Amino acid sequence: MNELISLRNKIDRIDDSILELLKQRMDIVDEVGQLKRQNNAVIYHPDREKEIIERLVKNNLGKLTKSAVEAIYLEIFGVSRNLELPELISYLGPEGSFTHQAAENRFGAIAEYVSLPNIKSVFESVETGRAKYGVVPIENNQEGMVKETMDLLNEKNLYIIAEIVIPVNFCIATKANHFSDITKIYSKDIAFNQCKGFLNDYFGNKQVDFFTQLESTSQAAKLASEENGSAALCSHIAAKIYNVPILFDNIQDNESNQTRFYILSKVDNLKLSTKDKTTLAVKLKNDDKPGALLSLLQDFESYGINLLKIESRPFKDTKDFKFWFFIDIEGNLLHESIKEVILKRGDEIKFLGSYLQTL
Ligand code: PRE
Repeated sequence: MNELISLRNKIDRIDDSILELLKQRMDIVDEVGQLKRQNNAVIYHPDREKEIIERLVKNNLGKLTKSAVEAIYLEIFGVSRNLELPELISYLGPEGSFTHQAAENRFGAIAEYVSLPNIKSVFESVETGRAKYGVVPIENNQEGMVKETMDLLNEKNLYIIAEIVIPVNFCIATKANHFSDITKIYSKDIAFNQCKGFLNDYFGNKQVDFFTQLESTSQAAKLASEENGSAALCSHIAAKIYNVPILFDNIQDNESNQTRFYILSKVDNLKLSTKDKTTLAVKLKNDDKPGALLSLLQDFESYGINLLKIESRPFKDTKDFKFWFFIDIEGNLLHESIKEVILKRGDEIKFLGSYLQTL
């Protein structure tokens, strides 16, 4: 016991030092904030945050993992940004959704969030200035692109300033101490489907009514927090919000299931980084003539621009079957080549944002 007390004393001394250094860091961040406010500069700089993390993880991390350092620093950046200027972040809800988790991963637990019921309302909250940034899903690597997000980017005048990729991890959250004490599992249809293997291994002998389908996994976590013996199949953040301990983690069948999200803003926040991506909405003028798309791709080739993605979307305001293209290319609007192609193509191209590429 004496040994425990002495170890805890050591931890207390280290915590004092960490806190003292954090206070010093925040004094400097405060000065950065004053400078930025004077110059009307953007607070959020994902490129700088990435640079800091990349520099730190090159050091000997001892028992810390790279993702632990990242998680700690993303929280610190969240506190910093909140000190520089408290910002409201809207996301596609409900609370505890994967979009909420993506937003918290990026902006930290300290930021102020608002959960909105659909993707359109997230766009509108940023457009009207009610929220500074909006977080919406754009792609799941198993299910493909989120059409509504692509269409709204084409219709509205917002910019993509960052992308976040998070693994779709499910857990079993419950107050029960052992899986044999669980009497019921709540979740959403998609989650039940994506964890079939685990559920079959551990609960394959149960009756059908052991599994109860709800509207959202957050609702499941809420019930698991209220009813003894019940469990929720949900995201980490839903378990955290409702304070339900995680009994099993990462129980999804497919380990490579990942979702990509965009952070939207009213200003384009252009900044060069080591690996940028630019997203465009392209409406070809001569699309009734052969080679219209080829000529665009040839322009990319002649300017040395690498195409990353091309998706076609229908125009909804015409009776015919015309379409536009949602395109990702490598590089930044600050690169001459990209600027020139966009200038050359005139109003055929709508610029949707240049941002740090995470994949
Ligand atoms: C800081 C905070 C927010 C930015 O997104 C990037 C970095 C940080 O905490 O290090 C400081 C800061 O505002 C800046 O370097 O521009």
